[in-house]
Amino acid sequence: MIAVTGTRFRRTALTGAVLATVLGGGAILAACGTGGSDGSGTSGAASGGPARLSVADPYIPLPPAGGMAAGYLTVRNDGGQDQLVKVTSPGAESVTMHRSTPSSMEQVASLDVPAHGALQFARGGTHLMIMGWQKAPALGDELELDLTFAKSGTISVKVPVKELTYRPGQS
Ligand SMILES: [Cu+2]
Repeated sequence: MIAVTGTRFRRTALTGAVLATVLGGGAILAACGTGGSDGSGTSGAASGGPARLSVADPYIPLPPAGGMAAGYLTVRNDGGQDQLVKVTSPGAESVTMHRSTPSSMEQVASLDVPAHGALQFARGGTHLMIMGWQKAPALGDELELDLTFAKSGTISVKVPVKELTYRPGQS
């Protein structure tokens, strides 16, 4: 697992911002632990009302030799606070939520989706790890990911497999 991070996830200025946001939310306490049920930092008065979630820019960089892959997307929220608590796929055995640290990465049990904000997965920051593909992924394939949220239920997205160097905004 750790070997993958060094080559695949490049650290960017954005990473720092994303990590700071995640850490500031207070929802994630330790690797593989159970996050607090309500992020204290990001909810507060703004959390009234239901979350209104949508998923943007999902992609999976083509993994070398069909092995473990990363997945990225953005969960936008036009409503109250929510939490991503589980990700599964009918096409892969295991999907886990990870965040990168300066030297490694660690699995997290949940991720905060701030009220009127976004949960952003990005290279070098928070990411999904996808293992046990039923069929080796190829460019142009789509993998269904089912994102389960604490309050909003499950949202299914079709995530395209892109070139290893792909960035959102490129075609
Ligand atoms: Cu990872």
